[in-house]
Amino acid sequence: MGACLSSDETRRRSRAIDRQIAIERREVAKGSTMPTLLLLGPGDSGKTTCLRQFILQHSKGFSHEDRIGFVPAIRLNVVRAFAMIAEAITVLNLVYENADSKVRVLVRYAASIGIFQNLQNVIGALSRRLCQFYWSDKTVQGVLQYANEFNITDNCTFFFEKLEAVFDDRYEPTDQDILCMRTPTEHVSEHRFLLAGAPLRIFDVGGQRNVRARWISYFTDATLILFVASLSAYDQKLEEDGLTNRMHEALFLFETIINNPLLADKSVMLFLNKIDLFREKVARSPIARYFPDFTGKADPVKGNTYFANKFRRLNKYGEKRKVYVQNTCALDPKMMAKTLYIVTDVVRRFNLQAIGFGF
Ligand SMILES: Nc1nc2c(ncn2[C@@H]2O[C@H](COP(=O)(O)OP(=O)(O)O)[C@@H](O)[C@H]2O)c(=O)[nH]1
Ligand SMILES: [Mg+2]
Repeated sequence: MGACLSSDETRRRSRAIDRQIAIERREVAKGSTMPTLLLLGPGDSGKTTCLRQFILQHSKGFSHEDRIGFVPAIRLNVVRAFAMIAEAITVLNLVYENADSKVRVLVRYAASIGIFQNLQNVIGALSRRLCQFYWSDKTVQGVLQYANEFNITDNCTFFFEKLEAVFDDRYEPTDQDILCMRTPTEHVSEHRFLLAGAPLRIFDVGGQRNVRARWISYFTDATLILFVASLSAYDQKLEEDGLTNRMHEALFLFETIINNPLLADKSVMLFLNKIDLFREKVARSPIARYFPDFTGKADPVKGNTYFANKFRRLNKYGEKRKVYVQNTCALDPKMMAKTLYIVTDVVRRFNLQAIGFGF
């Protein structure tokens, strides 16, 4: 009986995905003459952050309403990171420096009731004062060295350092806050830009395993694939299964994309993102522990080259298939301005070609 129900459920979900893909295909077809950039890569690699940089640099940026709309998600980032820290402290059997169990209980409560189901309650329960008290605990701060093992969000310290502002009633997130927050992309989002008068649209399709089925429906109309992989993922495990090494997953995904015949005539850019976190962690988290054939010890430049070559070697088309590889820190506006210029150049060439000037 149970098996029957679950297969019904599987069929129902599969039909729902098919319907969604059909709708999305029609939407894609509507604007098929416009150059289209498709953001691909595993979850948490920085795709949406790159898109947000694009919005900041190539459109009007974020309105007051947009910013206020981000507030619950930013507070959820804080609560979620504290819940993960509480979990790590329990698993590692560490002792809190502050003996105030009330705070610990509240944070455990946040973890146990399921932070996604009852967001308002949790945020109400974890007032600014309690968060600040929790963050001041040396054990809490110390546990961040194990962030990779417990999937503790990358930029949580940035928000922990400004709890006063984040929990203020008049809080309006800054550009940097919006770049540092994490909101997993569950639905496809389409964004249109005008670059020197020429249109460009970007699709952010999400990277988690459960949303990748829809990627293929966007392949035909893509002009440029921007694959984003996190360099700092070499010592992390996937959120989806808690087992697979994230860098292995990124390499596997890139291989399927770069060698896909449907994408053979598309331009591909590879952003090796989170270079800032990578440089900072290589000394304390040896690459060879996760990739035993790496011999460069704690040298971030050698590590960077090692991973860039690993990605490059996956391209079975060789010289026929040019891939632009770029180190990026998606939080850094200056670095991204230079990098995004390459994107705009590809778009410019596409537009020239469309009006009869080949290249
Ligand atoms: N330190 C740092 N954090 C980054 C960088 N790029 C993205 N992030 C953070 O990584 C998290 C996930 O980014 P997001 O763009 O949502 O990933 P996506 O799932 O690929 O769309 C967010 O908290 C971002 O602020 C980077 O280059 N450096
Ligand atoms: Mg995203």
